Amino acid sequence: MKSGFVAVVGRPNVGKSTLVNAAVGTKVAITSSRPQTTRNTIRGVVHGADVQLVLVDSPGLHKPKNALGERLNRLVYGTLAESDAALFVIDATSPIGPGDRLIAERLAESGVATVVAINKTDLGDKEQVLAQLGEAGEWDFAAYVPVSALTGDNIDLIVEELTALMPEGPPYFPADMVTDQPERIVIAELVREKYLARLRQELPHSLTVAVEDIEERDTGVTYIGARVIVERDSQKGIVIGKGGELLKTVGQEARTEIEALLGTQVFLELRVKVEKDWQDQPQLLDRLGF
Ligand SMILES: Nc1nc2c(ncn2[C@@H]2O[C@H](COP(=O)(O)OP(=O)(O)OP(=O)(O)O)[C@@H](O)[C@H]2O)c(=O)[nH]1
Ligand SMILES: [Mg+2]
Repeated sequence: MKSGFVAVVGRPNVGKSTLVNAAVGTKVAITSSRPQTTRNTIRGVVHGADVQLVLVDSPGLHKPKNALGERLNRLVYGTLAESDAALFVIDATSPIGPGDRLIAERLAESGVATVVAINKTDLGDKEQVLAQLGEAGEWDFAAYVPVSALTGDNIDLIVEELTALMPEGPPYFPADMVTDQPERIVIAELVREKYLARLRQELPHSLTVAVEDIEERDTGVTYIGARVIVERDSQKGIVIGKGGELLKTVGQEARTEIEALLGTQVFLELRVKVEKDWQDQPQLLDRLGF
């Protein structure tokens, strides 16, 4: 059989995680309309007929503003070095910019065989998509595929093109495994996703979630204790909301999804904690798993 690792790269918010979820057929990575949603490498496994593709979703590449940003960029280029192929995702609805070009150059330098996905074709009109294809086509990559990660259009073609680039190899994951992420990370990410959908402007970047406790109780209910961590005292109130309303809503939304995931009833306890400037503290970043 064929098997291998595919680094999924591109600017923030182009739809990398949505595309990985669509190809895997399960939500393995959270998504949001805010840039820099993904903060870790997440492996999503596509089990095909006689092929296994391990898609490695990664944070969007951007100009780093702090220690976290630098770590994320290093992470992506490190991933690329260990991959059999790359999937370069660009957004059909905004013109190809210096960020895309820089990534294209790095990919070309790396020598890793690359498929380009021109994503969000459901939003862009035909001419825009064609123009984008024409411009991207001047790069010298293996294939160019217009797709919609949201509707699933042409995802099968992406899988086909990537499969063609895979070497002969063993399956890396068992047939029933779709991601390498531990349960507590998946749960923390779901809580963060609900916050991302509800918070405005810069605050989402200041927020992280750590699951500290998962306990199956005799009652058949799984108790989960998680901390919502922000950077400043002033952010604590925002995250809790008037009369605790936002914390409650986010908790309920996350709980519903966690229950579906675990197949049990869940009691989710969220506590808010301030860790001053956690994004710039290497020790804290280590502890939070970055
Ligand atoms: N209309 C449309 N929206 C899409 C498509 N793919 C992704 N999106 C939306 O684009 C936004 C960003 O998607 P993500 O998958 O989180 O993007 P990403 O590239 O992983 O972003 P980062 O992790 O921040 O780098 C979300 O609101 C998605 O719903 C698509 O094909 N069509
Ligand atoms: Mg992402």
